Amino acid sequence: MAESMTAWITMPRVGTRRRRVRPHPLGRDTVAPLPFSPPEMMTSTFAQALLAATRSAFVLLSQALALALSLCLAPAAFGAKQPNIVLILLDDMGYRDVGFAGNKYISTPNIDKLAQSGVVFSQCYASAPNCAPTRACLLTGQYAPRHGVYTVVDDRYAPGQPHMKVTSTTGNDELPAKTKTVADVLKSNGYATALIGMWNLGRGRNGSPGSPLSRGFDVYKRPDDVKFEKDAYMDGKGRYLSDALCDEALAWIDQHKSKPFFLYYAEHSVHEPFDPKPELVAKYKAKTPTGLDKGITPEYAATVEAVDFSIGRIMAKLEADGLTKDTLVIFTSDNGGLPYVVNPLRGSKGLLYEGGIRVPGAVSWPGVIPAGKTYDEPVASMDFMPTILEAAGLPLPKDQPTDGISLLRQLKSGAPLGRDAIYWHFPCYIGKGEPMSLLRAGDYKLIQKFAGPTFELYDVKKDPGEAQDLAKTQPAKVEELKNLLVAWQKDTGAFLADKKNEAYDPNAKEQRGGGKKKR
Ligand SMILES: [Ca+2]
Repeated sequence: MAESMTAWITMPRVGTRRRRVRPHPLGRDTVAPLPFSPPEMMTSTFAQALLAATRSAFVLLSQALALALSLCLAPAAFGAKQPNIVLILLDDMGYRDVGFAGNKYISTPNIDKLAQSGVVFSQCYASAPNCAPTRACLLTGQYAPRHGVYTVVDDRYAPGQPHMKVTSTTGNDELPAKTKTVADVLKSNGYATALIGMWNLGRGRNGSPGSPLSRGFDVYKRPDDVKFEKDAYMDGKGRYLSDALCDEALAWIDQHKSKPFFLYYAEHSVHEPFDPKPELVAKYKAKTPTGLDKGITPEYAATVEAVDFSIGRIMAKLEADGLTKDTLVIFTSDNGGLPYVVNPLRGSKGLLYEGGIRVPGAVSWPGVIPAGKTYDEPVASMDFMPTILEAAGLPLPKDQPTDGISLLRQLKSGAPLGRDAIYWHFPCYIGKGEPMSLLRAGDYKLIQKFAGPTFELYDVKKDPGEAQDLAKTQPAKVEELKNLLVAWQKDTGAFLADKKNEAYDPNAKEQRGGGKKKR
């Protein structure tokens, strides 16, 4: 494996690399030329009329065929292979913790190579500021109010506590039973499916209704399946969690490479508390982070580099098996980073300011998606589900709304997405986080603080650190975006944290201790 990974890392992009020109059916012109050539001797008026009528019939038939083809043809209908899907989700990775996003301190050659082989989204958002809701949005393509998974399961943040000004909710611990995930759709259409790593959508024990095995995954391997204690990076025998999970992923790919597969590789990294490999910590202790990288600790950097190594092994496996051009790879994170890795953004994990929801995002599918492009239009976790299904030539679930939009057309051609706004809703308390709702429309972001109650307005293009609240100076813009936000809340049935908490005590402090429920 080490040999092929080295090849993947150092493989030149030009020159000697073998070129397999195999146009993908999604990029193929499906309109056949008109199979009609009029005979020259037909010159009478009747003949001309007949000719015109026949030509019209052919044009109509041809257009109808083209429409049918464009609407219906999946890659499989061409006899071509449906792509494999590898969805790589990091836990708590901040928006610029990788080289392709500008980090100079942390070494991420494999993730950077993945990004260079495809498209980078410079404004990629998590659909929520923490683990569970983003994962729910990612797998269903829905905004949080649709599935009701709003926050993590944690007794400390139960509604109605004295330090909470307004009524909040904990929402659902799990996805509603009837909601289909991207894995449900892929599995029911012949894909082999696996989740290696973290589920984090309820208790999810194997066999329970909330388990990944009941939500479209054939296989679920979690840290305790590879003999790691909860939240442990080391197993006490010198094995590192990311290496062990990656071993499982490679073995599973090996067993399923002959048919289309969906691997959801959800790393435990780079969540605290860290227990990094000593040799990597030593490497970063010898370096000094500068500029925006200032404040990143050697332990954090070592944790990121270790997961980069695993991602390199997965990419090397795809290449070694000749699957690179048949595989759509998506790389992103479930929420923003820790306070010391999100410079110059405001907020961090758990908050709806940019630091809490901006994440790295890259997509690769060599031969279908061009290499080396960067798109600046905002995208969010919920967009990856429809993107995956379009790539697989499969329809969205019929009986549930899908809020995300497929990014495939933009990925292939750079076409604008044409979306008016992206929304977030967090009617909960967690740490410094309080109930908020917001939207991003163009360069603007409007935040509704339920406990305020106030609106804040930022131009996140000019002011990515959200230092200048424009709400007072641009009231018309506030009103315009507020109307959009309120309409969206109504449309999605969002829980509104707009009632006073009768138990509120201004002198009360947030509970300490306690802890997460076991899941
Ligand atoms: Ca997380």
